[in-house]
Amino acid sequence: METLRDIVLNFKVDGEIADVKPLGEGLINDTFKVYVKNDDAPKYVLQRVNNAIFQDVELLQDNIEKVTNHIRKKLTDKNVDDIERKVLRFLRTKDDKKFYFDGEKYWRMMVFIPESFTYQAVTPEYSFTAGLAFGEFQSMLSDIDATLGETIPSFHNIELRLNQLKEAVEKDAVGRVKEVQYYIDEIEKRAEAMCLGERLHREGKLPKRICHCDTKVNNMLFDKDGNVLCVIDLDTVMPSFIFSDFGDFLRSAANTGAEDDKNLDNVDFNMEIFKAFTKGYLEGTKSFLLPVEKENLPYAAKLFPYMQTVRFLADYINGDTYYKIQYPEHNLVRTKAQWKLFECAEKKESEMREFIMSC
Ligand code: GN1
Ligand code: MG
Repeated sequence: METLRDIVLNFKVDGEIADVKPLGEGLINDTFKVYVKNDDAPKYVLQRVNNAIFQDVELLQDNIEKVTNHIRKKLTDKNVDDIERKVLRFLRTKDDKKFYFDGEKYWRMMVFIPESFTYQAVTPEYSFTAGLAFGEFQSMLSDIDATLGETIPSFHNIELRLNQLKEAVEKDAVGRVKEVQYYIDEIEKRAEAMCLGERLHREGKLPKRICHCDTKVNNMLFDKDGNVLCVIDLDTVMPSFIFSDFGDFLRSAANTGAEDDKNLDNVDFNMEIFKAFTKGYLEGTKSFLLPVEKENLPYAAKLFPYMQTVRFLADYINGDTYYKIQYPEHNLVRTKAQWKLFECAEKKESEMREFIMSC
């Protein structure tokens, strides 16, 4: 079997490889820091791609290359300094491929961005910065002429997610439907309203744009002064409604509790975080955002806790086949916490609407 070091040597690396060590705690891919001789800081990042989830690695790496090339060109044209810390640079293999397949697993490499930091939670100040950064990310990609594929087909399509829940309920594989009937009914009551985005798209009123689709605060790198360097974790970059990036950020950042909080009193939707993020996001997207997109941002803020409830609940009913769980009820606890967040967002919808219209 090849060692991690052997795997690294399949890529076009500079310098003599000194060490390869685990990096971070990602739930999807396995990530490593790669050190070269005579350098204390890591020089590269090696990742094993989870191809159970990302089944078309060719398409995945192709998307990422198109996106990073486009952003690098934009930054170069604007004469931005320090470009190598503001966009990821992937390495090709020695036979000029975008990833290395060892016969079983898929690997890719990128350059490590020096002196960069990640955060797990946001203050209103960072929330504004995050809104601006994700808005500018979408903005830079708004004129990409390359076609990108869906790395997870219909990833944020709520109609598909509701169908998956329905199938799970029909199968009732592990006999859990009875205990969760309340949530199934509550979800059903809102189903039609929550499918608004897909309807607007079919009517030709709502475009798909290139979105990040995993806009968590820990998917941004900051410098030591708190400025955003760049957006990372580009696996889910694909065409979607802009609602994905707006709504999914708030789903994690505006929640005053944890995604899997057992104490539902901890869970609320924080309007300070919402306002700061929205200000930044509207600033970053002003060059392209359509009225239909802006008007429906409160819908986006509800859609993501709703969709996540549907996904956690379906997984619970299916007997926990998708999300890693730490204890048997974990997906049920997650379902309840996301539903509470949804209800809080629902109550604050008119306040959100007023704020957006005042911006
Ligand atoms: C998964 O593992 P993580 O946090 O990157 C999921 C997201 C969910 C999230 C819920 C590819 O993301 O869509 O919102 O869990 N990613 C995928 O915690 O399914
Ligand atoms: Mg991720």
